[in-house]
Amino acid sequence: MVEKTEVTMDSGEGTGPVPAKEPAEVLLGYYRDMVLIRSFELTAVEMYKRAKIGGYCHLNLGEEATVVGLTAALHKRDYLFTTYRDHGYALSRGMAPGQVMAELFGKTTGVAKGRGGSMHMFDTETRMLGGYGIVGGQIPPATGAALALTYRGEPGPDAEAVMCQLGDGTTNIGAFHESLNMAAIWDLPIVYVIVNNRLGMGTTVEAASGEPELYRRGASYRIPGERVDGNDVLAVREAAAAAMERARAQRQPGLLEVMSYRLKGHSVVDPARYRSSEDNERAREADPIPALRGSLLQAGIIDEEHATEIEREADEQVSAAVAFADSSPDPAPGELFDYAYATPVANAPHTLPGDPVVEMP
Ligand SMILES: Cc1ncc(C[n+]2csc(CCOP(=O)(O)OP(=O)(O)O)c2C)c(N)n1
Ligand SMILES: [Mg+2]
Repeated sequence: MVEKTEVTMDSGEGTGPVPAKEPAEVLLGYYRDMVLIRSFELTAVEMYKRAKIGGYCHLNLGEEATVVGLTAALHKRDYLFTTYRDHGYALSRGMAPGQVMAELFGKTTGVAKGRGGSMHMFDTETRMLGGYGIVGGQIPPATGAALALTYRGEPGPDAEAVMCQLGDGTTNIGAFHESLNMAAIWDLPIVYVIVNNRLGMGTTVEAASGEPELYRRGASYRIPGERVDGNDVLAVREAAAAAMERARAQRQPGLLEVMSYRLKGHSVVDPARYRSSEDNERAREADPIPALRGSLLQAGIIDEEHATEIEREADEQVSAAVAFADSSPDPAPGELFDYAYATPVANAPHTLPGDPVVEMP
């Protein structure tokens, strides 16, 4: 059994979004998805401490409503590009928890055959095309994918479109501005989603951005922007769905700023000493999981027993994911470069992709 840290899912006190006209099954589905992400991420921390996971590892703790709301706005045929903070998106988009955990463990059964790890969730089946470790690295390929879609089909309500998720700090990368400009002049079916968790590593948005109201940053490209409460899963879904619809039907690129909190450090090894106790308190108060739980209880959609059962099921799914990852094979040392390079001549000097294959001694 995995030991939980102080971030939990059972305070049950919050006053979250009021699920007025929303079908109970849909709300329960969102709660299940959010709780699965929470359990998965808390377990990832523990697995990292046990050295089952190496390298970088960034979590979606605190961003569960944002992740689930955004992916709920996607059609199956839409494409999603994200940052390295991608486990929740992979799960929410439909990748199997065992394969996501196996990717973290670097096992051959991982979604990217263990070659990518935490930052590089990738799956053509569910159309999540990364997971990018370079800040802003996802933005040009996402924009290129949207350009490709304009050659592939006509606009319409069922057309394919792209969602490109990025962090607040990432809006200061040149590629963000270059890509927005191209999306605007070429009418690309893409929605850029800034997850504003108020921090880029330890730097606040106010310290890093000349225009800290990040949804306004599309204005110079005449891309409409909107800010939404990232702790409200329904508000996120509605805003994202409307923007995606405009992208699909009118090829109108969009910009969405989702206000969220990172409950822990930048990555699992960051103790986040730069955060004030007030800031930590605000983040805990805004925690979307107890808030939605509280709303569901209040609305009589679940009772305490049902809520606990959902949480137990999530823990069981994650334990099964760990068992699957643990019992999966490591890649053979001789095959480590497989799937990692475009040609079989990894690191061969003076050789470019596409050059004739040189036999290595
Ligand atoms: C080009 C580049 N510069 C710097 C880094 C180091 N780095 C990794 S994450 C990060 C902060 C990004 O913050 P933000 O965009 O707000 O995303 P968040 O981590 O908050 O989700 C930095 C500077 C990097 N990975 N790539
Ligand atoms: Mg950030």
